[in-house]
Amino acid sequence: MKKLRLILGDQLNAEHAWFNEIDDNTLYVMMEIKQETQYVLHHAQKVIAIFAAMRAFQNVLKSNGHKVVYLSIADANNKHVFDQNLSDIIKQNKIESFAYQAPDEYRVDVLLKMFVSQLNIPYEMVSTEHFLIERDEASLFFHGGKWLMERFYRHMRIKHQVLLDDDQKPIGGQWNYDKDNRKYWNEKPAAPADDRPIHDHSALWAEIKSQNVATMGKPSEAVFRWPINRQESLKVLDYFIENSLGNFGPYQDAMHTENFRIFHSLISFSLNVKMLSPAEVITKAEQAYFEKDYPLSAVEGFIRQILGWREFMRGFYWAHMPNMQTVNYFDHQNPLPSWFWDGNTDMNCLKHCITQSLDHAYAHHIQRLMVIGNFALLMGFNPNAVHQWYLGIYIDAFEWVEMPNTLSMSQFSDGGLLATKPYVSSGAYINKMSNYCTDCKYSPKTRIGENACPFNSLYWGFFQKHQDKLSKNPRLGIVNMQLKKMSEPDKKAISQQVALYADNVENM
Ligand code: FAD
Ligand code: DLZ
Ligand code: SF4
Repeated sequence: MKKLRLILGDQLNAEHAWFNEIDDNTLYVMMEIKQETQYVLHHAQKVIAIFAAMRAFQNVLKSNGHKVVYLSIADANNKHVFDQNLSDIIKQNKIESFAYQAPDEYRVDVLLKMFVSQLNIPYEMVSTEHFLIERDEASLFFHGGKWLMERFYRHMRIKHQVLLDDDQKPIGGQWNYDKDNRKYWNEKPAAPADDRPIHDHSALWAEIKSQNVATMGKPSEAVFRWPINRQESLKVLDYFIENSLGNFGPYQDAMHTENFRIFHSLISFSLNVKMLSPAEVITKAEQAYFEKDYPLSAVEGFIRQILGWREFMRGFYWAHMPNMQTVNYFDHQNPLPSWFWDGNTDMNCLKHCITQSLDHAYAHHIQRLMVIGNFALLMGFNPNAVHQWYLGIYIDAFEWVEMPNTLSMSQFSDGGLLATKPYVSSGAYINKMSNYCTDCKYSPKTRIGENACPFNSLYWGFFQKHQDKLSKNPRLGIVNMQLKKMSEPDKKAISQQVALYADNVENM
C-alpha cells in the first residue's frame, strides 16, 4: 500500500477529486476518536450524527471500490488520537506518502501540521474543494481595513455571478432586502411539516455510551431526524426549496413556541460536514427564484446567508486565529447557570430556546443571537464559557463558524472587529418577534419589580455599566442619548434590579 489519505469527520465530500479514480495503492482512513469527542461537551445527537455520517460515507467509498480503514469508537486497535492511529497505519501498511484535506479548525490544522513535520515520507495538504473562496481571500479583500459583511457580499455576488442582471447590477435594484425580512409569524402562512428522514440509531448510541463518551442533550436515538448522507441531505434541501424558501426572508427572524424551525432550511449540518456544497445550494435557490414565483426578498435573504455570512465568517476566523479565542473586551467573568443544561428557567423565551436546543441540537439564528446570546451578554457570562456551550450543543457547531458567530458577533468580545455594535435588546424585541412573552411569568412591558422582564433592566444596566466602552459608538447614538436623559432615580432603580439578577441567576 503506497498512499494514505485522511478524511476527517467534517470532510464527507463525495464529489472531491480524490474519489474520481479507484486506485488499489491508495488507502483512505477515517477514525472515531475520543480526542474529537472530548475537546468540548458535545450534544449526543451531534456525536451520533457525525459517527453515523462518517460510517455511511465509508460505506459509499467501499462500495465504489475504494480501500478504507475505519476505526470505530469501540475498536480495540483505536488509540483515540489522530497522530498515534496514523503512525500505526503508516507502519502496518508500509505507506510511502500521506495526504490530508485542509482542516477547517485551527486546532486540528496545528495538530496535523505537527504530525506531518515529523514524518519521514512525503506529504501534502490539499483543498477540501468545498468553500467558494480560499481561507485567506476575505482577509486579502479587506486589506487590513474594517470587516464589513455587506461589502464582501457584494463582491461575492459579482465574483460568483449570483442574482445579477445583464449590467452586473443586482436583480431588483437592491443588493440586500433585509429591511423586508422582519415579520412576526402568527402561524400563517402555514409552515411545512418536518419531512426529514427518520433513523433509528439505538445500536450506535449504545456503542457510544459503552465507551463512556460524555454528552449533553437528548440523544433521540430511536427517532433521529438529521440527514446523514448526501441523498438525504439533497432531499432536505429540495424540500426546503419547494416548501419554505418562498417565505424564508420575511420570516427569518420570527420565533414561535409551536414551531422550532418555521421556514429555516435545517441544512447547516449537511453543509458543514460537506455532504452539500455551498455552490449547489446557491445555484438551486437562484434557479428557484427564476422558475417559481418567490419574492426576491425571500431568495436574496437565503442566498446572503451562504454566499455572504458563511464565507465571511470563515475568512474572519482564519484571519483572527489564534488570538480571537482569548478576547474578552468587557472582561466578563460570570459562569453560566445550570439551567443552560436543562432549560429550567422561568424566562419563557430562554426556556423554549434552550429546551429546544437540548431536544433537537438546533436553534435558528435569532434564537441563538437575540435570545440566548443576548441574555449571556447582558448578564456578563464569560465569553469562553458561552463559546464552549455553543460549540457543544448545536448539530452544526464547528469552530470555524461557531466561534466568530459566538465571540465576535454575539458576545462582542473582540470589541467590534466584526460587529459594529453589541447585539443586545430589551424584552420588547423578543415580544415583537415571538409569542414567548404571552405565557411568561415576567412582563415584557415592565422594567422594575418582581415581575418585570429581566431583559429590560439588564439592557439599560449593560449600557450604563459599559459607558466607557460604548458611549462613543456612532451606531448607539439613540441609546446613549436616552441614557443621558435618564433620571438618577431611574438609573439607580435599574442598578438595583440588575444586582438582584446577578445574585440570583440560578432561580430566574
Ligand atoms: P438557515 O437559517 O436556513 O440559513 C441557511 C444557511 O445559511 C445555514 O445553514 C448556514 O450555512 C448559513 N448561515 C446562516 N447564518 C449564518 C451565519 N451567521 N454564519 C454562517 N453561516 C450562516 N452556524 C453554523 O453553521 N454553525 C455554528 O456553530 C453556528 N453557531 C452560531 C452561534 C451563534 C451565537 C449565532 C448567532 C449563529 C450561529 N450560526 C452557526 C449561524 C446560524 O445560526 C446557523 O447557521 C443556522 O441557524 C443554521 O440553521 P439552518 O441550516 O436552518 O439555517
Ligand atoms: C465533532 C467531531 C466528533 C465529535 N468526532 C469526530 C471523530 O471522532 N473523528 C473525526 O474525524 N472528526 C470528529 N469530529 C469532527 C472534528 O472535530 C473535525 O474533524 C474537526 O472539526 C476538523 O475541522
Ligand atoms: Fe423573555 Fe422577557 Fe418575554 Fe419573558 S417577558 S419571554 S423573559 S422577553
